[in-house]
Amino acid sequence: MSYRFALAGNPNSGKTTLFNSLTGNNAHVGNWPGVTVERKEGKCKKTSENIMIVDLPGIYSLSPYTPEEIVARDFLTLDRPDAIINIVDATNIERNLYLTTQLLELGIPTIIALNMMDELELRGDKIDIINLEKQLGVPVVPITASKNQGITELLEKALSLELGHDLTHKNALNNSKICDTIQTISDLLTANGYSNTLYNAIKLMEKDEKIKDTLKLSPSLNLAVDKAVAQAEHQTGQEIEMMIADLRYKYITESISKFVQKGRKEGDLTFS
Ligand code: GDP
Ligand code: K
Ligand code: MG
Repeated sequence: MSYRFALAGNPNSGKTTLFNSLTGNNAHVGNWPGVTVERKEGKCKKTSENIMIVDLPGIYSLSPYTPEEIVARDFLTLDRPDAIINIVDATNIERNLYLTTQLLELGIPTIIALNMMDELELRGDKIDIINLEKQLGVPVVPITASKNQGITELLEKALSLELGHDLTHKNALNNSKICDTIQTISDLLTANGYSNTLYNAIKLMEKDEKIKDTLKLSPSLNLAVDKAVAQAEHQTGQEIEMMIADLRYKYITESISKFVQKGRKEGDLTFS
């Protein structure tokens, strides 16, 4: 069997460093068709399995605002890799996990490579990885990509994911005030033969510019979706795209930040 693993993460989270470590820097570099965003893929040298690693452009979200985001999102949703390695900068974990909340909605087997652990330790910060993993519902492997630390374990755990299967992960919008609407739209999509319905339902609720073109909804389905969205906006009195962004941040600050323990910063040192 051969599999494709996509490396997804914020800019400067260490994607290229990890990519080089996994592939031995034998990458094929080109451009994505039609755009000037760099496309890199290479065979993983660290396993006898046949794994292609695709280094996606660095992104902060799956909303199509920049060419990078469009490329990354099209690759993830249309090409659907067999697994996602989501590289997260441990020293900036809250901000990085904003993207993670969106990646987990794609239903693709996902593992988190918690990078820059050396830097985290230097700062005296700590992350409770066991509980973080429980909360997110996907494996979290601490690594220091620049020193090749944790790479073997990361790869081992990635290979033991249910590669190539569609999964339902825990997600940040579960149990929120819009989860009923998400369910309604997901069910409508499922009944009409669509897959990947959680992600598509959320994008429709966000009134994403490209999603309707991609999905080509029938007029009646389109109407039903718009009605469900309008109803949710009416009930909550809020614009849904903003509400969804707020819910993601709230999920991170309420359910995840407690697993991050900041060490004493230099400025806090007191001498007696
Ligand atoms: P990308 O933008 O996601 O591709 O990130 P890069 O791989 O270019 O890395 C960004 C910066 O972080 C570079 O200066 C790397 O050398 C550095 N870096 C990557 N991984 C680590 C790590 O584990 N620890 C430390 N301290 N620096 C790292
Ligand atoms: K960079
Ligand atoms: Mg890079």
